[in-house]
Amino acid sequence: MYIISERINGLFTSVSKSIDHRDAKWIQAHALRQIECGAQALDINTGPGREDGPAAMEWLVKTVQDVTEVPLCIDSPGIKTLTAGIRAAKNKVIINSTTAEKAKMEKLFPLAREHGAEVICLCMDERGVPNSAEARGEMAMLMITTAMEYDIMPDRLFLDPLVLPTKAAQDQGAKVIEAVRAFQSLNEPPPRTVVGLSNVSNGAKDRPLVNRTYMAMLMGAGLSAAILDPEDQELMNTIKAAQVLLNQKLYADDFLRA
Ligand code: THG
Repeated sequence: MYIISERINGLFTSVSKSIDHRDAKWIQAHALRQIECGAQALDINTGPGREDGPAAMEWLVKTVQDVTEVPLCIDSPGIKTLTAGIRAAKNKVIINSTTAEKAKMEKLFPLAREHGAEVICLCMDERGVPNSAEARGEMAMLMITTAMEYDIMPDRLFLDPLVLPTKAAQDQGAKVIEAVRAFQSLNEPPPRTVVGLSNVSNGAKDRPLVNRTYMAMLMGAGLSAAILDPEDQELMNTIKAAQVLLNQKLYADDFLRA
């Protein structure tokens, strides 16, 4: 399981304030804590409703890579902010994300090729989020074939079925699991998959319980990566147990310590 920390995100007030004050020390300590907790990459998102998106992203990327060499998953719905982050990056880059919108793919796939970046392909387009596993599969296939037109092979992609809050779209939970399974037969070798895990518990009570339960189910369907909170120790323990149960890690009586 490839673990990408969700916590360097302006959605969190503490992060947003640190970006406003250009508090490099706080951001750097926060980033290093994610890695100590098990993050292998960091999602970098300046948060919604910022007029200084590109400048904030450039600062955030530079600030984080001053203290770590882990890959940066540069996250913004805005092409200008994404581009600013990618150009500022010297660490390995995962572009988060393109959608199946033609205009977006035409901008982001060339940028990915130029920078040798990997790309998250998010299952949505101008019409919104597909409503079934099958429709997600068709959209994922469109992104795979379009990427190949830009010489980006499927092994550079992560397919994201787009997790929705169970409180708002309860029927989508099982469909996303089905999509994760179905995505793996779209190519040989199977494409990698990723989700934004915490979306599922948005607005719910006991969010950690909902998150770790869903994580175990997604892992059972073959999920390869997740954007999540590595500071959630019970979630991280659930991942370790699931890896043992799926024969991805060797069983040991003390597997939580191993
Ligand atoms: N797919 C991809 N990228 C993504 C997502 C996805 N990036 C963003 C998001 N979804 C994943 N990251 C988060 C980060 C924070 C939260 C949820 C998902 C979150 N934050 C609290 C909230 O909004 O209630 C913040 C509360 C607080 O301040 O503590 O839930 O799906 N490719």
